Amino acid sequence: MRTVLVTGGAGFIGANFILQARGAQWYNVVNLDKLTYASNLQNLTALENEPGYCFIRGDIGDPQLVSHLLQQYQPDAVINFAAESHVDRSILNPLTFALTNVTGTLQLLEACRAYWQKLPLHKQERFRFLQVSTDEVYGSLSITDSPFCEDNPYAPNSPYAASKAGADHFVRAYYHTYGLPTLITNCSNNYGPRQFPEKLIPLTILNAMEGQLLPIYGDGQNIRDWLYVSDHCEALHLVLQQGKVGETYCIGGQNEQTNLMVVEKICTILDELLPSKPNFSHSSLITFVKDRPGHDRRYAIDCTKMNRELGWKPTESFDTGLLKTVQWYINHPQWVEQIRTGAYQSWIEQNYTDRTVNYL
Ligand code: NAD
Ligand code: TDX
Repeated sequence: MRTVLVTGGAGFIGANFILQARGAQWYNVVNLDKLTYASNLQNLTALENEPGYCFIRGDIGDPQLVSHLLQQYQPDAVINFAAESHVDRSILNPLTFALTNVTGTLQLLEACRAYWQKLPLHKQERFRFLQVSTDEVYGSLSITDSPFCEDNPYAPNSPYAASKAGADHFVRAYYHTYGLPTLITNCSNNYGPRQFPEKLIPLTILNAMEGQLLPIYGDGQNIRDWLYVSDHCEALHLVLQQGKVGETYCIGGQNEQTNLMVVEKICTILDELLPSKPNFSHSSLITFVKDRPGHDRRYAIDCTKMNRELGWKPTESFDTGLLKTVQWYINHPQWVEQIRTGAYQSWIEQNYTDRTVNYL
């Protein structure tokens, strides 16, 4: 596999994936990203002048642009990370989620189908469309339920989850109806460097560092299965290389934590790394707030299939992963400030009026 079109590569997981892919010389990368509020091109500055990487600002839902890129770069695979990804925002504005996550993915699939159907047979067989999806499509578990696996029926509860489920159904349909060689991964909560500070872990780290309150929804006993982002990226690479076409792969951290435990662990790390006043603990900033509407109680993933078929399992422990994550935010004050002040968003608008920035 020589060239991969990565969509949403300026976001949290996409950027980590591209850095890992280029670092390990997995493939050349064409990065298509709309540069929404959640993106950050500073994540990829190191690759700016590297042959084998290029960035294009654009929308997965722009069929002309996507068709043009497919023709120009002739990728062997497309990995679709592009999405609106925050559950709370989906509750306030579900339509945006339907537009990017469902319609955008459908437009992308359609452009890929047209491109793929014109490829010579040997290239058609090699082509892959990988949809990066979430465990949230399976709904909520009770404390006694078995973790989600590939056989679970979809039961999305939030507008975000519904939009990801809709996209996944289209991906599945393109495999069954047109034979497009698709793969779907359903992954649990990711954490690590470069995550936009609206999500629980970076929000808690930054608020605690700034002495602001740490909001915990409801009773703090909701459970998530946290996976360090580089483990997810490794899993995606394996699925792309060795996954069976038409199949789904569940990816998880084997690491269930209540939200309260996560926030308390971050506070303990910060107490050690940034001791302030005597007898002060960052955990004194914890505040229980109104619950998220429709808040799923528990997510957990059974990743037996990934282990059995592709030999993958998570490698980073939660303690070391969380420590590395906190250290990354402490060591990147400029990254944080540009986002917190909105300076990054203004910079995008000034610098990226032209969509195509750099060519392979
Ligand atoms: P993110 O919000 O950090 O990044 C999303 C990226 O997509 C941004 O750079 C944004 O500019 C881009 N984008 C949005 N709309 C676009 C469009 N119409 N066209 C092109 N680009 C667009 O998200 P993330 O956390 O990196 O998640 C990436 C993918 O992984 C998403 O599909 C998400 O559903 C999935 N996922 C995330 C997690 C998680 O814990 N973060 C877990 C499982 C699956
Ligand atoms: O301030 C907060 N307080 C709080 O208690 C925030 C932002 C969140 N929470 C809770 C809600 C969830 O139970 O923490 C948990 C994690 O919340 P998020 O970080 O918003 O993640 P979640 O809703 O679980 O969804 C994430 O994981 C699956 C990603 O945002 C999705 O893109 C991914 O698909």
